[in-house]
Amino acid sequence: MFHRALPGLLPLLVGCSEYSLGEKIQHARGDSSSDLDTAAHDSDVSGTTDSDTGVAVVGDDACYDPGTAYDMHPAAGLVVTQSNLGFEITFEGSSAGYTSELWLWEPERIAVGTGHTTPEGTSTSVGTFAVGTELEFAIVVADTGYTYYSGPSTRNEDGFNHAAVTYTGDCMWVVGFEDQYGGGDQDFNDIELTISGPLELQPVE
Ligand SMILES: [Ca+2]
Repeated sequence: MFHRALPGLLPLLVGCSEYSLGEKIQHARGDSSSDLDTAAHDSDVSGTTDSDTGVAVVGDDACYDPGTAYDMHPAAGLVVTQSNLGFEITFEGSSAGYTSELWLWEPERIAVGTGHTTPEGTSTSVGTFAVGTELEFAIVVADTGYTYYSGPSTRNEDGFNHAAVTYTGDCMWVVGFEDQYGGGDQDFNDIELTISGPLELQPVE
């Protein structure tokens, strides 16, 4: 599969070696997807045909398998699927009354942004991690002193889910948090980030 599609991918790969996070979601379907491996991305482009067979390839995605996906599942987490590629995390701002710090919490603690302070669109590059590593996020709410974690509700002191992960296509996800004790209104947009890279939503504990 890969070797047949490779000639078609080469023009995409040239000059596209870096993510442009500012362009994020709108443009992810074009350039940045070529950073991630597999010919699946070739098929992400509408109207792409296999260079040998001429057969249109549809419905393939390197980071999303409808058969095993756990979108919005309370026990789902973002898990690394390739050890040779890093990640881009972009702070998407806060609409909340509270002020929170947003962090990549595990396996490495990296500040993503602070609500009402960090400019929206501020990007952070994150290094590579071993396959199977969960990227766990957290918010530290300045107003209340609570810290809430992505993943299962059992991680949180109030027993509620505080983060939702939504796949937007082409190996990019939105991670949004609730910042109130007791889970708030559960729309998960009090403070948000996007992350792109070789990840997959999988069950985590
Ligand atoms: Ca909310």
